[in-house]
Amino acid sequence: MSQPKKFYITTPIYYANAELHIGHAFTTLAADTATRFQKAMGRETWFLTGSDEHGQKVEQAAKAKGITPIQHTDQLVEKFKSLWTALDIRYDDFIRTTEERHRKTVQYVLTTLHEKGDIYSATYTGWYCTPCERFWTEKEVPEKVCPDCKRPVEELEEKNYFFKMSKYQRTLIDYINAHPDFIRPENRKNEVLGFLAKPLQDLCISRPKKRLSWGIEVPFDPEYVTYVWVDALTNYISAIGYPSDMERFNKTWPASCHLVGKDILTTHAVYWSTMLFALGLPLPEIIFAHGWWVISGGKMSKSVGNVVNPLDLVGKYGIDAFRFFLFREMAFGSDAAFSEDAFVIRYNADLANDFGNLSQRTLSMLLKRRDGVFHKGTATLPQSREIADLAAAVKKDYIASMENFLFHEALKRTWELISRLNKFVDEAAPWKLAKEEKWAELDQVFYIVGEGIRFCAYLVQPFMPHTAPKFLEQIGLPTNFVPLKNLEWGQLPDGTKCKEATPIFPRLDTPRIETLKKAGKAEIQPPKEGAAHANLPAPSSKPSPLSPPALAPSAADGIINYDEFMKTHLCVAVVESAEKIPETDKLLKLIVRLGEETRQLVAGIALHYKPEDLIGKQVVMVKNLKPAKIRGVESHGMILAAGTPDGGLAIVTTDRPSSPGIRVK
Ligand code: ME8
Repeated sequence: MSQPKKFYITTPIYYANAELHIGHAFTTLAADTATRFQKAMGRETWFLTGSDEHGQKVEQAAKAKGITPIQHTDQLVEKFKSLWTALDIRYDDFIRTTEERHRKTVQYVLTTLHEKGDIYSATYTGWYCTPCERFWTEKEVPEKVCPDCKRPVEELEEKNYFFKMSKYQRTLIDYINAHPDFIRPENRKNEVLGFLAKPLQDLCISRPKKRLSWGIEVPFDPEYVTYVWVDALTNYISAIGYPSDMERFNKTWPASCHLVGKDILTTHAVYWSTMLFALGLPLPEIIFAHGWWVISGGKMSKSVGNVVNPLDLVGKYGIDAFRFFLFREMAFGSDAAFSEDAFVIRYNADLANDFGNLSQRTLSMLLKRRDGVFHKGTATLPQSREIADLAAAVKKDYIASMENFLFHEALKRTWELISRLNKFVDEAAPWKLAKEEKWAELDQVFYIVGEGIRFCAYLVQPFMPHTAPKFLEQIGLPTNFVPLKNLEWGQLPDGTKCKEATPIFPRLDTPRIETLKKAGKAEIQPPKEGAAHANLPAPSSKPSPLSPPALAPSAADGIINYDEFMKTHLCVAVVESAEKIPETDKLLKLIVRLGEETRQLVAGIALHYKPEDLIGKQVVMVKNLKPAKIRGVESHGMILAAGTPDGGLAIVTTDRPSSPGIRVK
């Protein structure tokens, strides 16, 4: 049987001009998690990351510090590497574009393409933006400022070298259509095809040395250096021996996946793919462009001062909680809002309450009632088969999700098993079985839950490499994991004796959570898919009402500025009709009027308000909340409510009658 090809995964090589933040950490952790998963599946892996060190921005940053570019990048690369160590990222190779092995490959690539006639020289006239290192056409800069950075552009006429990218346009379109899984997710593939629907320009791949000296020299013209993207993209092959060690190269290339952020999809899907066509090399199997971590709806940036430093969070909450949060919170591929409140809420709900508490409460009872020993016995409880089947189905879906980089799906499914196990403990009531001295049944309950903890420890291991072994240790097993593909339900050895049950994820009671609790959000839940309403969980990609989108300058105190607040459109509305949503306890369907418009929304207030008492009531609602479907009912907005000291709920209204539709600010 032939061995599956080595799993070769790459991250972008990050610019060595500034320090890294949570966004960079995210991509690198995703590659680390995917690698740990593939390793757990028994596959040979290779994980490459690195630093992009040439170009004008690096040159300028060094100049500003009064040091040479290489001194500057040396300092940053040390910082990059220590961040990866702090996050326990186990890469196999770190490529620097200033290394000799890389320079040689870039020059070989340029020579090959030049000799092939795919690189030609031409005189180009355009408007150049120095900070962005790019030319714009006359039409693109009517105001003579850069459309990206808004700084002045200057007109330049210059001879440069061009790569015949246009020659490969048709080949690339056909390739993408013939390989529907090449660019992921689907919507990003469509974006690339949209881009390719217009005529593709040839790519300017050189910069005259008189303008930029910090780069790799063009081998056939010493007056020029190579454009940063040609330099940077080549890292994926220079690091694995192209062309000096073709035996090694052929064992590793094509990459199984280039993981990138959506910002650099075009450069990868178009520039890189056409370069590979020109070189006669196969394309990577997958280019996966994930979404952005945003703060208050905006991009993280140093100049705005809203950059989240991963080390701050790791220092406060631990590596594994940080890793878990990132992959559970973001639907890989979509954008997600980061807030520390959302972090704490998810930690408490998923880690402290669900998984941590399942283990702790079960093991405490096991120690008290059965001296800590798991007895397999014979399965007679009705749930025994059902939970075993669920575990097998969860494992299958988990593997499929992980193979496809759908990390959030894999974790979501794992938590379905954890929830079922918690529910099972409540149903089986082991404390009652002990009282009634039903020892055989009691043993079965403990065995099923112990086995569930073991099973879930395997599934969370790629995400939480430090705490997953602790779960095994607590139930009394060795901390080495057998290959994931051999994981079957029922392998917890009879007679295993558990250890002391110490909390693996102690609950976080931060002052912020206390404030939220006092404000009536006592039942603090993490955001769940598909809901977006007060007293209901919010969609995972948006800050929940319990976790205001405020982050800068201090994540913990939730301060936002006026502009950020004004993004939320609050308005007065009048309830026209209200009815209970069948088969739910808490949900009411409301029709509200705001000016000329009527809206349908779902509110989780049925325990506190009778539908008939709401008719005609003036409420305050969030008008510009993304619509959601809750229990199959469309909801277009959210009404506001506050908790009351007796545990009730009071709908927010205006002090005097106002007009429906009027903005609240
Ligand atoms: O583009 N959310 O380097 P770079 C999620 N050197 N991911 C984010 C993010 C955010 N807010 N911010 C950054 C470069 N990233 C080039 C790459 S590769 C041949 C050359 C991640 O330092 C994401 O992966 O600007 C994004 O694509 C990358 O950092 C950009 O890193």
